[in-house]
Parts: sequence; structure tokens; C-alpha cells
Amino acid sequence: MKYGVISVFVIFVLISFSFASCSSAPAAVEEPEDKTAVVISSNDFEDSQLEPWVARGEGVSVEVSNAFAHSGSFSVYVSGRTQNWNGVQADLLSLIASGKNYHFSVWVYQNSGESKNMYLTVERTYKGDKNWDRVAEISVPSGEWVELSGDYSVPRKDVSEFVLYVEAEDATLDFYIDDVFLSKM
Ligand SMILES: [Ca+2]
Repeated sequence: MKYGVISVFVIFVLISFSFASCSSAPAAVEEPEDKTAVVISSNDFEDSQLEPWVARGEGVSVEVSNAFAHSGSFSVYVSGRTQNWNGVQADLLSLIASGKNYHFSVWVYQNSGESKNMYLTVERTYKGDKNWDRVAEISVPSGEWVELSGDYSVPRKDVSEFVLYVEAEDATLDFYIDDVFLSKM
């Protein structure tokens, strides 16, 4: 009788163990990390916070504005530009990793009265040498919000500077940005 109880117990343990082994097997196959986009930075400027966006170029002004908005009531007004590379920029060095792929998206607006070419660009420095990579370029009609977006593969290099910025071919164009969405793919 005693052996019978032990036998039943042993069989129960063995069955439980084999079920546990079977059910745990699929869990060992994890989703590859890169399949899901991970947001590294996003701004809709509704909280009036500019960070990590700052002016790019001497005399350039960036400020939260409620004059125009793609989302909500606020965007960022960029003015005082005197060079085509002037604009608004974000230091992403601490947010990106070498060899990884990213998707950068910024909505832009200008109301100069005519279409203007605008660009999303990465400035990066590797061993003292600066490089400028065009992520996206688009003709922005006056008075329309347009998405400036593109994919970017960070080179497998240990860069010392990684700055994303919005610029315009017209050196003195004032413009607005809103709904920044930067993600790792
Ligand atoms: Ca907004």
C-alpha cells in the first residue's frame, strides 16, 4: 500500500515534470529584440518642454509657440536663421548605439508663401572627422504640415558626436516643428 502511494506520487511527479518541460520549451524562443520599435525620444511640445531640442547656429531662436501646431496647441518656432544649416537640433549621442537602425520623424511647417526645401540631417564625428548624412529631404508647401522622416543606420563606429537637426535650403526661412518621433527598429 505504501509503495503504491509512492509509485503514484512518483508517476505524478514525472508527469508534472514532463508537462513543465513541454510547456516551458516554447517560452525559450524569445522574440528578437529588434522586431519591436523602441521609442528613444518623442516630443509633441504640449508640456512646453523643448528638451532635447536646442537652437542650431548663432542668433537662432527656438521657442514653444501656440501660433501653429500639428498636434494639440503647441509646436516649436525656429527663427533668426542666417545660414542654411541653421535650425533646431537634438544631441542623440547617449540615445543611439552603433550598428543599430533607427527611424527619425519630425513634422515641419512653414508659411513663407511658397514651397521650400527642408532637410533632416545627422551630423556625426568619428576620430575628429565630421560627416553630414541626409536622412530626409522634402519640398514643404507653404501653410501645410509635412512629415520629414527617414531610416538611418548608425555606422559600426564609436562616434564622439551624433546630432540630428532640421535645416532649410532658404537660409533665412522661419519654420515650425512638432511631433518628433525617434525610434530604434
Ligand atoms: Ca504639438
